[in-house]
Amino acid sequence: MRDPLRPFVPQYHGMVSRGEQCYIRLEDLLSGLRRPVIMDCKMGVRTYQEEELAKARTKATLRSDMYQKMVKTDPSAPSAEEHAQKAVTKWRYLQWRDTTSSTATLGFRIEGIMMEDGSVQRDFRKIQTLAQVTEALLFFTRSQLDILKAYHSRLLALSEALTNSPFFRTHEVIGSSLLFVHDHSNKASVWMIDFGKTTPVPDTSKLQHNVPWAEGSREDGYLIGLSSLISSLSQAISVVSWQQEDSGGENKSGT
Ligand code: I3P
Repeated sequence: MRDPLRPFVPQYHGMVSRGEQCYIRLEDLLSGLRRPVIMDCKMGVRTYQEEELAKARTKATLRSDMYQKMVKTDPSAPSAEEHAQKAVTKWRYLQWRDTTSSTATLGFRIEGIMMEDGSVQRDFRKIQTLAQVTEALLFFTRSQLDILKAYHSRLLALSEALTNSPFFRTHEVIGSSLLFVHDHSNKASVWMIDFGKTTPVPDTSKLQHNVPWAEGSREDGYLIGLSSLISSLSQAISVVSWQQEDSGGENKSGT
């Protein structure tokens, strides 16, 4: 792959067989990190493919597991019909997840954060605004300015690579994540992962990735999410910089 995105995706090391199964081998993105801190952000304004919507209209498979997940979070979310059948279509569930998180509005959502002690937080459903994302970023980085700045520069570099990438221009990227990883030594990086629902668009069309989705457009809104993340990191950097200036000022006045 000669695409400008190459430095942002894990390296591919070929196929391996284990029994009946075939697996792809990928670069270990945590290699060299001690007690890594990790955040997974699912990108885009929707996490379902258009074909999922078509399936829901024609030969819908009903999912009771997704109904259960929905009811657990909000018993009033399913319609009377869905309550009666105790099941929802996958599209309905994914769309509900998108519209009740920051996916539909900010173009991404935080899926989970793992801190250095191994504890995992997955409940970021209440995050709807950029200010709440900034709070989460301050928590995730423990307000370490160097780490916030490293993430910010990496995302700016990614933004440039995406602009120049023939792959990105010609692929609808759905359900893909940006994986943020850092450790106490201030090594910090961001990687593009999860391409299971990334598909080429026909030769005749090219995607913009920064416009809202309309059915049939195949637009994913990936760049809407990236720009939200960059803005939020800028905000977090400003907050920490002000705090440091303030405490520096206090120290000076106290001495
Ligand atoms: C899951 C999440 C996954 C999706 C999975 C959902 O919901 O949306 O991305 O897998 O579908 O159950 P949640 O995070 O709320 O638990 P795909 O991305 O592969 O569609 P699945 O149960 O059909 O695997």
